Amino acid sequence: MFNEKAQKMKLDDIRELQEKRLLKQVKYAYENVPMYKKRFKEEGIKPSDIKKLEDARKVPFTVKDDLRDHYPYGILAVPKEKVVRFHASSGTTGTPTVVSYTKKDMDVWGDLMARCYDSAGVEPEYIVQNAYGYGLFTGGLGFHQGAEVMGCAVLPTSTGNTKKQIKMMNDFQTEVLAATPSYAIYLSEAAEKYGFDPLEDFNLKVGMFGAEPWSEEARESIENSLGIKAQDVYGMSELYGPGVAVECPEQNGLHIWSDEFLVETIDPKTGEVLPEGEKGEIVFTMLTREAMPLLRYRTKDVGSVTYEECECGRQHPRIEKIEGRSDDMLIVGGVNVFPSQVEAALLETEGIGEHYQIIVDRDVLDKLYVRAEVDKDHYESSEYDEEKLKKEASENLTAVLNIKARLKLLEPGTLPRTVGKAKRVIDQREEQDRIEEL
Ligand code: DLL
Repeated sequence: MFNEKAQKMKLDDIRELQEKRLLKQVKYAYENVPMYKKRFKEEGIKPSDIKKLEDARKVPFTVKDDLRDHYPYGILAVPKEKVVRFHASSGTTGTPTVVSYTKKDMDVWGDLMARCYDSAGVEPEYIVQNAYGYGLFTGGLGFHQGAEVMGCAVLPTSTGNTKKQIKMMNDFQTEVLAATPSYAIYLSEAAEKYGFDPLEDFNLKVGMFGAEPWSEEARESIENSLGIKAQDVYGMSELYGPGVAVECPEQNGLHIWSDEFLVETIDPKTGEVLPEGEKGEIVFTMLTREAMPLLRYRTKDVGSVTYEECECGRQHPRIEKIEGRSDDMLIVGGVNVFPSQVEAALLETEGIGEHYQIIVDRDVLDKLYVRAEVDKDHYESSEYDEEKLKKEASENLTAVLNIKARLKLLEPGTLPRTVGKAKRVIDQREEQDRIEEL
């Protein structure tokens, strides 16, 4: 097992280490990042007020705008010369969020990613086909480094060039596919188009999927079409990148590497810490980050955390599969709608494919439109009955959403495919260039 000592830490030892590291990290951030010193002063607290783990809740939050406000170098706690890497995420507002790493940070990240591969069931002799984008995005280089630390060989195919990607998957008989789940779905469809049967021709064993929400139904579909164990990996650029949490073979939540990350769940409105198991906004404190210490970073991701023991023997707490971000949540006519709920309802319907789009529009009232492709095999079979399928899928949508969604079924292959994170929601309530034909 890679870094068995860290993976198999006992919860009491994790907590003890967290406390020690938290105290040190709070002091480090206060002394080296002017923003933190200022904020602590404003709130009237000193690092010495943080005496034990439970005092974490006294520490002020950090939010994404704090990073944006420090463009281009981010919240640096070290001289620029000590930085060995920058990454950035684009976001929607234009100013990118830049994150930085020292050599030590890179080593920690590599170790965390290697633990992820190991926990997901990857063996050192496997070849990792890394189809995450290389560049400013942390996915490509994060999965790359981790695979090397783990001792695997990496095939750095990056995103795109799907035909070549599939040829190499076959020629190299790669065992691991690292990609966004939406790209994995696209790859499995494309394999068929280019004359391959993934179950017969490929040698894939484990998929390392993340960077976007994906439902249990999507997991089932990927596992069946590619013949792999599809494992969920969570992370974000601000927290190194991928590698914060990962599933073990039990697939019952993602273990958060808690010797490095202190997790809390808060009520997004009040900032109050919620009890274990309650759903809320996930907040992380990075316990050893050198270049860019982040204290109580508000992720906007919605989930819940459990400390219950897992069959796999790891005692790192688990976060349940992330349903989505609070800022992805749509409010349609006053009702909260998560895109992942739409996905789950659609994929639950036998005969609906994996590709869909959600469009929110408004004439007088808000309206929710869902456009979903019919599954290719189903579309070509004699069983296909458009009206029946539409009725069934609409009923499933209504049951999950508590609001009427106007569903349109599309021929397979109609909607655009993405190689990175899928863009599934179009909110055109305020837009001029609207898709009129809904
Ligand atoms: O997406 C890092 C990453 C790369 C994670 C590859 C996993 C695999 P960002 O571009 O900063 O970083 O986006 C972070 O993506 O706050 C979540 O909303 C979402 N996200 C990431 N992983 C998952 C996941 C990378 N497994 C944002 N499930 C996060 C659901 C995820 N959402």
